[in-house]
Amino acid sequence: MRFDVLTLFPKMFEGPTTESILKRAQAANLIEIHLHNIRDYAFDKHHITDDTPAGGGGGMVMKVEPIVLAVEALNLPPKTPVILTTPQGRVFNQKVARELAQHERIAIICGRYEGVDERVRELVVTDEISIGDYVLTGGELAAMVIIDAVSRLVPGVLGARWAAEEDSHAMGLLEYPQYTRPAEFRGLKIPEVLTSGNHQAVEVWRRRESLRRTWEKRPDMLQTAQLTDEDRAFLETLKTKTDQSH
Ligand code: 6GU
Repeated sequence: MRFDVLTLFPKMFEGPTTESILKRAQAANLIEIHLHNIRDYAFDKHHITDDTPAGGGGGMVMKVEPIVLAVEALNLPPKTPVILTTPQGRVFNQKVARELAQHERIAIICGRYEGVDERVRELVVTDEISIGDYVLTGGELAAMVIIDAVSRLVPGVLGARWAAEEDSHAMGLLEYPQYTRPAEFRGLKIPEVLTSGNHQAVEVWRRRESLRRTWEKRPDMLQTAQLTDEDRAFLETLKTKTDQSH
């Protein structure tokens, strides 16, 4: 999987893309992250990448020319998604991450300032993505979020023991509680079932705790989660319990 990122601030990507799992994934040639400075495609004397908005008003707008030239220089294969990160885009989630992970290559243009010249959308952008309903100072953090969430879906990136699609949001539920040694800390013990050696009992407990947490913290997710009859029966017992305590 190859990511091409067009940004005015390539140094912002140091850290998130150069440490830990993404570092290892790049070393193993499972993913490639290519950073391109939009400023290198501004060919005027001062390499200007932004200008005042046509029609007046405050703030600055990213210029069309450097961005379009930077995208064209990538010589992208047809059908490569060219994503613009912007608060106006469709909202990113696990389903969008899965969809993007199907591509061999994606390009991401990091929006900045009060906006990007509309002609960038008309000429090169195929998709617009927001990472949530709040406003960031720029699209770089959003691009890093997208790269991280998509990269961990690339086979091999997480290593064999952790299939990326086995965890919480992938199944439409929140993750169950995790524990590790010591067995007791400040009077708080690891639930006995987890140290019982009974793998089937562990699986039942984990499933129930996932359901309980989702019901408590994100009940909206239960509308779309894949639930068995047993799951539904357990959720009914939770509802009955709270009804009784009210
Ligand atoms: Cl993609 N960009 C900016 N500037 N703010 C955001 C965003 C993107 N997603 C959420 N907020």
